[in-house]
Amino acid sequence: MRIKNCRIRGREGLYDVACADGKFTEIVQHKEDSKVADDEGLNAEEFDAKGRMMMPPFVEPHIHLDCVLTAGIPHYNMSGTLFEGISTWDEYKTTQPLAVSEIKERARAALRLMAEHGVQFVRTHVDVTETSFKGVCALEELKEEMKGIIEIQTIAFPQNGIISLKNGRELMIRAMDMGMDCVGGIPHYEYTREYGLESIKFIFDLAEKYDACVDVHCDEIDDGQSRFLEVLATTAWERGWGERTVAAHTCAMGSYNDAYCSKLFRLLKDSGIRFNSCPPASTHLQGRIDTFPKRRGLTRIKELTHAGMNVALGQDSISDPWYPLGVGNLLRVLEMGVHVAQMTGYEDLSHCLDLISTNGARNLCLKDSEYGIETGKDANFILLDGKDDLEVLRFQSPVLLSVHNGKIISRKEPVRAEVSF
Ligand code: 17E
Ligand code: FE2
Repeated sequence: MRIKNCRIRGREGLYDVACADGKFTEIVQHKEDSKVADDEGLNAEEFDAKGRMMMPPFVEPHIHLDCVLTAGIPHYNMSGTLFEGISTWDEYKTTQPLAVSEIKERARAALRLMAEHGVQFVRTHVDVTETSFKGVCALEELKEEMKGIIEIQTIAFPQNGIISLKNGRELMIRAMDMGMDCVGGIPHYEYTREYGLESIKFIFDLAEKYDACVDVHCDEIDDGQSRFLEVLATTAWERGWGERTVAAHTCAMGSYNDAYCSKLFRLLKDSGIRFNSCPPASTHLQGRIDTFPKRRGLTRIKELTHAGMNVALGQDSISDPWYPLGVGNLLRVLEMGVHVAQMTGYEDLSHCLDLISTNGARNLCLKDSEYGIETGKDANFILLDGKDDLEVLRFQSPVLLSVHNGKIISRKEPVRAEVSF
């Protein structure tokens, strides 16, 4: 396969890019008369990018694939709070006939939406406090089936807590034994602060035992007193686990005072942990109990980023008890994210796609060979109907081509309106 006449994000000029056997084989300056090399044979495909931008694929660092497309069953979340989301999911788990095949079908439908929008790497939470473990089985099977098409990492996520459940620890161990990739947690939802602290120690003990990454829902609440992030970061720092640790949501940081944050940032930086934020989901779920002024309920995306820390944006939900919207499109998540975080200055906008691509790749600890447009690496890329970050965000440019390991997983024709004047 050869893509002619494309921009490559982050580089000057125009290029011709070739791939074969699932790898990038040639990346050269564009030549007007460049031809497909003879030895590529009859099946070689050639695309004229007409100056559009190629980049590594989008990365979804945080979604709950076991819950997708369940909104309204058995009823909608009427208050829009996180806690009604959790209780509605509890009702779903206990009233609906759960089947591995049905969970896989919903998750696959969500993956198709994501594929259309250029996502090739996904990290998903899976509720391990749903004790039939159908969700765990479904996502572990789907992870294997999707290999080479979309790469999935699974997180053992204790939706109802670890220490606050009589058998919470056993459920986590069982999930890790079944092959889950990362250890999750929810310290702000444990019954007490002490339970929250105990859960963090347990999470890292498990991560060390299974040599796994840590990815914890941390302080997903508008309570400025919810300070599990400092414990998570300190534990990661003590154990040398920073680069393998993600603090997800950290909404409470939007309510911390600046003096505390300036102390906290030193630790966060030293610990090397990474961050995730889900702007549409959190602006929807948080601030619900405020009247006015109403908090935004987001972590400090801009400040963390400007301090040199890694923040990736994710969807969290696609039509589930927590969030009724979502179509698998990270450009929408990014558009809301840059507004709510006020990253709408030129400098931030000019490399905003980092937040849904390279930063996500770092959170997922992807291998160097899997990510990046360079000769010899896996041929994973997308071609966008735009020329740079600002244009792509502004026009919400469609992904015209999504190629994984050299194979096309999604294609779309550019849409052009005919305006009468
Ligand atoms: N569960 C949770 O605790 N928080 C969320 N944002 C979602 C599920 C989607
Ligand atoms: Fe989440």
